[in-house]
Amino acid sequence: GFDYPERLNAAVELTDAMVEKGFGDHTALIGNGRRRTYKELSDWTNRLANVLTEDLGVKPGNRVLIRSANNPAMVACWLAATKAGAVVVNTMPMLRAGELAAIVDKAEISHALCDTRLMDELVSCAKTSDFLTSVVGFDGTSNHDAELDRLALEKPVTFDAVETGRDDVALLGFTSGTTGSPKATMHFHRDLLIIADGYAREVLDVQPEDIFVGSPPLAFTFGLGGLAIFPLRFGAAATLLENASPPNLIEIIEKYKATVCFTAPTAYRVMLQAMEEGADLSSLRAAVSAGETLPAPVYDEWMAKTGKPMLDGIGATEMLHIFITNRFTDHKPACTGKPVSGYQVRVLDADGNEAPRGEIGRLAVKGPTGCRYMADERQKTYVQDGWNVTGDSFVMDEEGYLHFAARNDDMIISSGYNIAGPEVEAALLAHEAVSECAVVGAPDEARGQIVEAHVVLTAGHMPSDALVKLLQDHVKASIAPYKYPRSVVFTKALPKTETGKIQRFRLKG
Ligand code: 3SK
Repeated sequence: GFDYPERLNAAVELTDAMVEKGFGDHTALIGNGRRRTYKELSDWTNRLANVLTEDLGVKPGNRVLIRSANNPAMVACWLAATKAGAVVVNTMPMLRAGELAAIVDKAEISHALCDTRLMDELVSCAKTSDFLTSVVGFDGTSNHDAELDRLALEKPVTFDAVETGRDDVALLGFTSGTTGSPKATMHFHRDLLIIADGYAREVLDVQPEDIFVGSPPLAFTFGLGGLAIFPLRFGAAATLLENASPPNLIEIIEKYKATVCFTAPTAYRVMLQAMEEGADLSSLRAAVSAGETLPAPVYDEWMAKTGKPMLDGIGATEMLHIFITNRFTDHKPACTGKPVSGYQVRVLDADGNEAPRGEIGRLAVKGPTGCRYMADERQKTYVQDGWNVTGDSFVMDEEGYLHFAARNDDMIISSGYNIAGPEVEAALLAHEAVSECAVVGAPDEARGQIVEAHVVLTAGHMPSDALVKLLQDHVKASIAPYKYPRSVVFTKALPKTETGKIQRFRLKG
């Protein structure tokens, strides 16, 4: 188990406590053309926390929204608000006023800290909100040229952080919703440390020399853990660059000599497509893939081209971070691995009983970091006796390894056959003409549903009937022929959430 003192403020542990442990001169954050040490981060966040409590009137328990792209200032604001005992809601820069308003209302947000470049939508949301009374801008480019920065420069570099309890809520994670409206899950101060002291220590063995890079937004807990909490917990460096989109990640790894990369399989695929002969990924010791299931061809191509360990995992906003993972020394192909220490998982049959090994069922997880929905109704339906019943179907093999089958919504039933869409996607992705694809069930009078593939082609390939036939034959030759896509739709792009998850529900007729 994890043993933390009753009084615990996670942001203090990631900043001031790191200085006390002797990491003051180590680089904590890299971004906006400069490096900041742990001492500088501690000072910066203390100044900001003084502004929040003295000038903005933030009280412990107040909900504070942060709106920004990934940059050092966003991390500083998150840590400062957490030091002030606030409950933080990190949001994606792409959200529009209506989406922000839904979050502000659900979470009863009173204060917002916003990159000045993104103010308009938030200001228009604040105009009609009953809750949001204070919106203050910060300079996301770190030139300290905005109201929050100017106020902070006047403040001392010390702050008496609020002595929150380890079980006080520190963060509300909104699920990005591949299927519907976003829901809020609550995470305690201790949860923010458990994901580091559990997954990151056990699986990645993070060292102070590590340099983390990646593309998931900090507003997605995958990004918050992988790009901020994990490095900061161990005295390592967090690289927070606004241009860290997948095609640039190779150059970024080369430039900063990054050792750990966090991103989604779709991003690894883009990286592979952009990778030129002679790309130097020698610094990299782990490529973590999560957020979506990792298609075997992406894993195979990554290993063939880079030889660098790729660790597939599955997490959930509800559980804060990854709870099933492969390990450096314990790895099976096309498999998500085994539970992270402290988490229990079960595969459930249709009656909610444990399914026999080898059979498909719904994945349920129980662990120290969740699942706690803010809405009681949701909690009652999805969480049973502490078990969070996820939206994914898995198979547990005889040795206890977990194999992803499909999101429950992505199981296709055609003429009585159960077909897992992602299996067909993996087969298609192995064809050189396919850059990205999503496989869904399309309504069909005779068969109930048919397998329909939405395909983005790689450069140099054009849609044609001959190519449809070629792809169908390719699938028939790779997996059981009844799974082949009877319908193939060529498209320029697939609908995705801001975190890069494919929204298959948008493709269903
Ligand atoms: O796998 C995911 O989707 C996920 C969600 C939240 C946090 C972490 C992860 C990996």
